[in-house]
Amino acid sequence: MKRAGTVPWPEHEAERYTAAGHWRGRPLGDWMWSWSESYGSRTALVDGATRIGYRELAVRADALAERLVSLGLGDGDNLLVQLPNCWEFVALFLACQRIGVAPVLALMPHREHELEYLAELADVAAIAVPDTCRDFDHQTLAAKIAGTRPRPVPVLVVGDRVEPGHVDLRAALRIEGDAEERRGRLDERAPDAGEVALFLLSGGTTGLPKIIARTHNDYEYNFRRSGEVCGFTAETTYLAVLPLAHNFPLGCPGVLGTLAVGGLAVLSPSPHPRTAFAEIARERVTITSVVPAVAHRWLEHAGDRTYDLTSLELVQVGGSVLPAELARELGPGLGCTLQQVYGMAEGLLNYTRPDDPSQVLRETQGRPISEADEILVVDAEGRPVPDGATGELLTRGPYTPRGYYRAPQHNQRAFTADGWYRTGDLVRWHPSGNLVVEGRLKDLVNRGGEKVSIDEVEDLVRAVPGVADAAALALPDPALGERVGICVIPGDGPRPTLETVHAFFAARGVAAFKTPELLYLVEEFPLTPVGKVDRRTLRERILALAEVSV
Ligand code: J2J
Repeated sequence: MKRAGTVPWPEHEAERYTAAGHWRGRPLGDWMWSWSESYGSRTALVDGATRIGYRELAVRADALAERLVSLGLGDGDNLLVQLPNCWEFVALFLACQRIGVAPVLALMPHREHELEYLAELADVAAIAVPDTCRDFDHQTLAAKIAGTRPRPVPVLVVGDRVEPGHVDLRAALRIEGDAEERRGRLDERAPDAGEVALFLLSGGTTGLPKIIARTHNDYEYNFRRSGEVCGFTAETTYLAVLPLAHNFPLGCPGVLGTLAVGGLAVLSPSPHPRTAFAEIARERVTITSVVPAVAHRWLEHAGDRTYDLTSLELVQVGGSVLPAELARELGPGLGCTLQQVYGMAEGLLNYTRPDDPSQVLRETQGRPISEADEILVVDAEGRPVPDGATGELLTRGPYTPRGYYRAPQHNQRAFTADGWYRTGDLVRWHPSGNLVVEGRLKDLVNRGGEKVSIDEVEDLVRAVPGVADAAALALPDPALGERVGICVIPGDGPRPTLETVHAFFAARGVAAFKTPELLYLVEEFPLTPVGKVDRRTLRERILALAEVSV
């Protein structure tokens, strides 16, 4: 692989995946043109009042790809992308695929703290942002980040207010010149299918988020096979409400899985029930994907007869634990089938199948998509547990990379010597042959599907004036499932409060969803026999405290 710091699959596995037809040896940009040839005049994307056809999408992506080349971008380069759900996101993603540029998919709430880290880690050659989004000036921040690179890098902007010196991404998507000739020129720049196509952010690791290099071969299989399992066809109208930077709406099967079969992908700026319901009614949406926290809000509004939701056939729910009551009520409430999804940006995807018995749909998180997915459920010593017992899930497979990008030390812990990815999830096999997620070993807070690293929060809070030590905890939240709590041992100086912590996080430019929502002052932390903070006991104490104070 071209980029230093990627971990390839062993040769014999690559051959096996190719021989089985999982890997098809063509880059995603090539697939884009196949889709255009098969579904040419059909509509591919809807974004508000804008409708983009399959051929138009391919021609525009090519126009942009050539402009990226003229900016000096090419095979092996990485591009930091922070865009909301919009058709330009998809066009930019595909343009990158034509020329071997890999987008690094940042989340919209990310701020300086995260963007600077990602720009540095991936040594990005350009940054793409909206001018503003939800009142935040992304363009100014992107310019600042671009200026910190060893050589200044171009800033690409989607919006009406493009500052001088920045590249107007919408203008770069305009069609000029002969499309066929351009296509021929770009075909010569096509990357190898074994190279990195995109970088996803990991939700499941310690410390600052790691990034996951997904190849053309593996990601094409990821969304194609997901589409088969979920019954995506040319008749599918898929609504993307979760942010496209997430694996789930992007490729599980998501927008890419929809485009691969000639369906229609509707891009929604927000999962808010009114916005999403209006899109469902207007476009006769058949399938969508949400996290449990969004499903919960939708169910509360499902009785609102203003919107016609009868087109909805399947709602995929994943990303965090789906409470039993919600699992029971969601299908009947929305008038469609529930599909549980237990997935991860690191690869392995499990889905219940639409025709599974209702007990399986409600009580399990599904089974792997591929016969080539390997799964082990192991105890603390790494030994397989008896069938049906709970243990940590380890996995390998054709779309589960063998290591994080540029993280050799972390990879030694996160992967076994023979390439199994340690998910940090506690699971068991249900008698039906599906997996049930029982808990997790890894130190993170799953805040409505958005993952927050305990280590990262603790490191930040320890730097707040007046804090001697800090321990972050996942505390229950009725709407989000979990939220970030912080226990603080005060030191010298001002007494830390939630307000001082908030102000500190904001000044450091940390994404708001990582900011602790509850703060407890304590005198000491309980310790485990090996001298680490015993978070389980600490959490129990805090929950007992909270109960008393209610
Ligand atoms: C409990 N925990 C779950 C579930 C993920 C589809 C769906 C989700 C993700 C995702 C994804 C869960 N019940 N149903 O990438 O393509 C927790 C596990 C897992 C971690 C992965 C997709 N579904 N989880 O959530 O990379 O702890 O991917 O290891 O963000 O979310 O997080 P992430």
